[in-house]
Amino acid sequence: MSEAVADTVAEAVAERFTELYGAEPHGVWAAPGRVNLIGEHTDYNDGFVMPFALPHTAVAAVSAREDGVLRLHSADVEGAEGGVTELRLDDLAPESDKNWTAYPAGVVWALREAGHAVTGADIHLASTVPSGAGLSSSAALEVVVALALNDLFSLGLRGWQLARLCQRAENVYVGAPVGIMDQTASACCEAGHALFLDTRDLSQKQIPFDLAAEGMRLLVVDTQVKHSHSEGEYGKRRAGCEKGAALLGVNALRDIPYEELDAALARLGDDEEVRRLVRHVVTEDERVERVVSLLESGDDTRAIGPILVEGHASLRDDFRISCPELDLVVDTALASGALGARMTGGGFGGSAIVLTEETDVDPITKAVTEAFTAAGFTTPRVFEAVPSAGARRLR
Ligand code: GAF
Repeated sequence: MSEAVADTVAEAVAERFTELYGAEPHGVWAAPGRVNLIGEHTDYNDGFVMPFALPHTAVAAVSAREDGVLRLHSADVEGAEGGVTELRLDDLAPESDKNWTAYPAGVVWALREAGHAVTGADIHLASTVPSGAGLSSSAALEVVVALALNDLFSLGLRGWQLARLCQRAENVYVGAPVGIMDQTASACCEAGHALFLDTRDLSQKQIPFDLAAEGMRLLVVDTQVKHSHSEGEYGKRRAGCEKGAALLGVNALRDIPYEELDAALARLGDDEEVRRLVRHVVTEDERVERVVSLLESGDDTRAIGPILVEGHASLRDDFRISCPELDLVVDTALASGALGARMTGGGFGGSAIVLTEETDVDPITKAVTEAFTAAGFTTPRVFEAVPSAGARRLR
């Protein structure tokens, strides 16, 4: 989002807030969705990830209140337009809310549970992050609310601390067992960079990632397959990884060095399912490290393409979270000259990424779209992803 666009968006969201609540907001904040370049299902194994922020953002106009009341409104939720949800802070309780309001309310709950003096708020949200597309629309909502409350109540929390609280909101209040990648990406990414994140201690390194300068592009292909049933499967994968770590006697699969993978697999005996999960996580951490080395070496970035493809094969065959639509994007893009491609995010639908020469963007987009039509799938949505700014105050 350019500065000019950000100003216009902030003004429109502030105006709607004023219509809804009868006074101007105390401020307007933005937090982006993310796409993950490499490092999938490693975050809840204390491993490595490498997301970058999308230009698509959740924007929140917010005012502080002192009377223990939380009022919430979203421009995006069907049926919510015109309707403000009013909650009392003292009534907020984990897993009590199955609606979109659980995300912002969960953040307020998590802040208060951690002892921060948040006394109420009026919030109006509007987001351009596609939902159910594996691009972290939920994390964007959480982080934008957390950042606004951090500023309005002078909490002094840093980006990574807000990310931890947002993850707690999602794990405990919403009830989804996600890792820490999406919230940290939304809170901490920087324009023009991918974020190399160690999810064990949240240490981070901003890695310059400017594909256009090298004549390349990264496409996001949203298959339009919503991953609404993913939570049960996501939780099963997570539990399987934790079982693997327990059987191997380590705190997390991150503690199995890549060089010791074969020995570790041998120790798992004939538990084929756990062996596959362990193999994915350990090899995926190694792939992230390889991508980081390549990008830092200053060599041709095209060399990361085959690593993305390896990552897809591992998610498809070992972790088993791909689907026919995601596989079709990857296979068609590669057959049409892409440098690399893989599914991204939690899986079971959502989006794939395609690394391509700039000159191949149109032929690849056409080939993927035609392949979807031929297969009888819904037309995918294809857009270019440019590493964009993390969460920030707009006004
Ligand atoms: C989802 C989760 F929210 C993340 O924490 C991460 O596990 C990801 O799936 C898979 O890498 O986006």
